[in-house]
Amino acid sequence: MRSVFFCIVGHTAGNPVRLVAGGAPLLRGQTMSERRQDFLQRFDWIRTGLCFEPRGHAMMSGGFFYPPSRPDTDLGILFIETSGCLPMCGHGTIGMITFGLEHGLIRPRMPGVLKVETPAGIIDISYQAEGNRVRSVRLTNVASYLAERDMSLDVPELGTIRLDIAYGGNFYAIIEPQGAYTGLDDLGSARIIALSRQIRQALRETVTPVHPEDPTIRGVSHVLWADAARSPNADARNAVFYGDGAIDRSPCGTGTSARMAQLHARGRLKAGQSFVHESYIGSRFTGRVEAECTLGAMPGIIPSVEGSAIATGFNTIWIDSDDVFHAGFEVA
Ligand code: PYC
Repeated sequence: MRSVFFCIVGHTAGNPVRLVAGGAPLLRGQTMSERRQDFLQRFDWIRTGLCFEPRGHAMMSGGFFYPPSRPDTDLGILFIETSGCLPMCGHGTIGMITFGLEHGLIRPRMPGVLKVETPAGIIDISYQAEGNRVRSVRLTNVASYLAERDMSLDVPELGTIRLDIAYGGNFYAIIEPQGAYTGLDDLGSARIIALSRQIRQALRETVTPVHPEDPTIRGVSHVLWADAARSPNADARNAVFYGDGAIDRSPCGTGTSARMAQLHARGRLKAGQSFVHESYIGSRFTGRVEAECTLGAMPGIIPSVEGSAIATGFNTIWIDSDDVFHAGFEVA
């Protein structure tokens, strides 16, 4: 039996986005958070089949559109990626909204704005279009906050490091330059990946951050290595590790949100301030602290992130149940 998926593919600031426009499974549940749980229980083979080798690769990322569950929203998004079915993905949102608008899959009720349900909550979209080309998308993200500050961890090769954990739609361990970590270029991509795996594993054995309002969102999934900007027009640079062997080619939307929440909590970024974030490959998102807020008892911020995406083609992929690798594989 073949399961067929029609995809619009492209990238946001260099990181892949595969919008699965045809072939989404019917899901049980009202909210996108409930539908995410159902997808994980019954259809995770679709995620691994589409994202892992031989149909994907370490950075593969994308998602499906679903009908909204609330009358005040335009659509729902379910994210798929090598690291799982993320509660929220910034570069994925920018890419999927761009491709969906450009290909007529999304018809906004009001031109230029959309309200989107994600498993992490409702996000607001504003976009700039010229003809049927979408030039940029700004997403106003879910409430973000600093969950843990000044943790210390013994890391082989680096010694004892200090890190924070912040939430921006996913939980991020954030490591700033210190001691033996002198910057991204000194570390290089192979060591960033190897060290991130060790750090994430050690953190998972030590601490489980849980979202104050949604207990299904828990645990550190991503590691953000912070650094100074290379470009005079940016405020900072970062490399985000995800999955088992990926460095985000984009500046990472949820990572940028988490970093802004951390900087705000530490008094280094104020409400209303912009934050231009560079990726490992030099692409950029422009973040902004839109407002201060609370999540449960935690102080936080409402961040926004703006970036652009470009479609590169269509791709029809099938998963054949006779294929021994129908659910994909990863090479450690
Ligand atoms: O842009 O939020 C993001 C993201 C998460 C993982 C990779 N990119």
